[in-house]
Amino acid sequence: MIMKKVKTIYVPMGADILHSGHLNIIKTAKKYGKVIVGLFTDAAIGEYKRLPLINYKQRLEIMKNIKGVDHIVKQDTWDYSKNLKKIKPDFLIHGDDWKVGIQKQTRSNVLKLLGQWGGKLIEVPYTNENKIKISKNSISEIFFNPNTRVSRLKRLINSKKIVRFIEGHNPITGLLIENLTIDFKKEHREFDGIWSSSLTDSVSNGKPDNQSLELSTRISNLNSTMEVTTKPVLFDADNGGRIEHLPYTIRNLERLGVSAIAIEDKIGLKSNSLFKVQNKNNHDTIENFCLKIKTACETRRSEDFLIVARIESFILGKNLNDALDRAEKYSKAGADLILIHSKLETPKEVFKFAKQFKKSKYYKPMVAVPSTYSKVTERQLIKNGFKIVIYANHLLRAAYPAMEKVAINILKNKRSFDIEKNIISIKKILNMIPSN
Ligand code: SPV
Ligand code: MG
Repeated sequence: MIMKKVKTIYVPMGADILHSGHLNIIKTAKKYGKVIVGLFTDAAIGEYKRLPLINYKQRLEIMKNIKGVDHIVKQDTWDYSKNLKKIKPDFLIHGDDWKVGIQKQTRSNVLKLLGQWGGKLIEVPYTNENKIKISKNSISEIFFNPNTRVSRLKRLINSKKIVRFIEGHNPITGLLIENLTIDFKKEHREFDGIWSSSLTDSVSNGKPDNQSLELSTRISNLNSTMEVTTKPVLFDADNGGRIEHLPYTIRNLERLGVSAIAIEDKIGLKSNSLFKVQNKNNHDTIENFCLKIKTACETRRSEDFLIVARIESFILGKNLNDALDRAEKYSKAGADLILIHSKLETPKEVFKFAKQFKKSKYYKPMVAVPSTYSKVTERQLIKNGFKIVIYANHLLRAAYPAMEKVAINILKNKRSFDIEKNIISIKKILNMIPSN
């Protein structure tokens, strides 16, 4: 008797918030044979859209219990070739939404591959009902409590090549960072988090960046940005203030849902690191700064709240050895990430540092703030081992000249009509914020 071979069908899926659309695909797939789900890892999803609400392990547990699913394999990129070549499924099923947009290329690759062994592509109408969208939003709200928000940065670090922060100094800049996404050069791009900068917080409050705007005031102000956003926040705490006060700062930030604190190893009257003259700043001793790191580590409630040790050796004219020595000791004291700062116009010194530090047994992921060496690309930073890039002051620097231009135009014309076409309409600005 000739045994009929059971056909296999490959089902790529993120399965973050399961809805009728997913179940429909699995039900349809089941009619064709053995259902093999290619479950996207967090890293794969992070390649081209926002991280899923629930992590891979949890999604795997859920999928294992879905009726109709026979087998699950890890789908760790958006390129299905590896799994398809291995499994050689008779069918692949997908929503028809990928005929356009950035997944178009993936679709044609899949068609080509399937053709090699006579496999077929089955496309089902994509489920994009408004009801599902609404329930997705309300489920996100349930998932987004301060705890899950805190741990999101760690998840991003573990799943993205580079985590991209940009400065946000008030709720409206926070909203811009939250919502802006572009599809560009076949890639989905967005900012992953908000840098709460001492520079832009101070300047937007009409104060110099010298801690005259107190930490506690900055944290209270930050609350209103946290309220309207969900992305991770990295808080620039200057030198963290007095050790005795640090536990309160850490607990406040963690309670708000902030993901990480950056503390720099300078003492004395603080001035911004990008100023040429740093004569009022002294370098903290390694011992004292390590004590700060240890205090921060001991007082945080969760290890998902990350401590970024910021090394100012290059800013203060010290050499590579000083920076490396500090990096190792800060790492040993418990720092989760090392921010190596520089005010050169090229990344020369930070890359030299990175090359050495990568070899150290105390290596920790590195953070770059390319404000002066802004020609550097994210690709170069990745190549040199950086895990976080911070665009530290750009939205404030963009806003001021834009406002100034409009104000000058009104003064010149003694009316606002002439500049109206260059500014957002009242309707649009109001509609940016939903009323309920
Ligand atoms: C900030 O944004 O406040 C920073 C980065 O600390 S820098 O301005 O380069 O010191
Ligand atoms: Mg600062």
